[in-house]
Amino acid sequence: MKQELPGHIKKAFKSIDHFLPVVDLVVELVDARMPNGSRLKGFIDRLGKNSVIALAKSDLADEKETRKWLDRFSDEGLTAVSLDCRDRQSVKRLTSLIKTAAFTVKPGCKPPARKVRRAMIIGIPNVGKSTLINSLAGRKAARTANMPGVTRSIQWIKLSGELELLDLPGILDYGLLRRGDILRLINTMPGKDEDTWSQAKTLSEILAITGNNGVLPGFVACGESYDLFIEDYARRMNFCRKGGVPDIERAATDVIRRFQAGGLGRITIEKADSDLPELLDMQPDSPEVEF
Ligand SMILES: Nc1nc2c(ncn2[C@@H]2O[C@H](COP(=O)(O)OP(=O)(O)OP(=O)(O)O)[C@@H](O)[C@H]2O)c(=O)[nH]1
Ligand SMILES: [Mg+2]
Repeated sequence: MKQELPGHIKKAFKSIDHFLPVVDLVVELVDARMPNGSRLKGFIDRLGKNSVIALAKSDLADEKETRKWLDRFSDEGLTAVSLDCRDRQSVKRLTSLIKTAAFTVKPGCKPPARKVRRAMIIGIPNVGKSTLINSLAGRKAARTANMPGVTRSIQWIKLSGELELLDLPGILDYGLLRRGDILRLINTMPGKDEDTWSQAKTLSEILAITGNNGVLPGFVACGESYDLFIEDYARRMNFCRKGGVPDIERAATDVIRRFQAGGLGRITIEKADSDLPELLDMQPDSPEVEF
């Protein structure tokens, strides 16, 4: 099966190529609930620029796990910081990292003649790129909303201290699309969510694997059977169709929405001491992507 990337994502890849020569730094924005699984690792490496990693939405992730992730990235020689992109205080550390890194000349490279330094914010859709830019700029310069594919236009946003940031649409690569089911859980895949029943099932499997199965209300009491749990959840929430039949699709949608909004607690679905479980990393119907 071949999967075409949406036009605005293709445009983002072209813009990255176009602007790369005048960019000094790449800020790689990942989701703190799934820090490695939401990276565009190979792609960022190939750009050959100084880079820093920012773990967005850390207010939704397990604090202890986030600390472990920061240690892991640091052990790998990477500069990483965690933040809540909506909070101007929280992004302050990143501001100073960006300033230092953007003005640092990579070994073997000539410093640019221009005074201004430029950074690109690169990350998957809906991870918080435009929100972060607004917090860094201290004003609402970029459009944001809680759905993937909001940024369509590409714009430079000026910061104080001779810095400019590029707001880009979120991008996805072949590796990320292969784990589309998991990425959908953190609301990053463009397109309509169709099979929420399967998505909530995937969520329950991931929560079980990562030792978080207790966060689903009633899941353990239902013998950790997803079928029993989702029916029980529908009844508890009073999600019933005519005749009192439990509306399990509505229940599944609600479970996912609660997880995404942090209503099940602060949960990291990818542990720092292990990569994404093999079973979930490789979806059987891996789509091929045309760039
Ligand atoms: N809880 C939480 N929500 C955040 C954070 N950062 C962004 N958001 C929310 O995530 C949603 C997406 O934010 P955007 O800034 O539009 O994301 P984007 O990466 O620019 O998305 P695209 O342009 O569609 O690729 C918005 O509802 C933000 O309020 C964060 O650190 N924590
Ligand atoms: Mg955006």
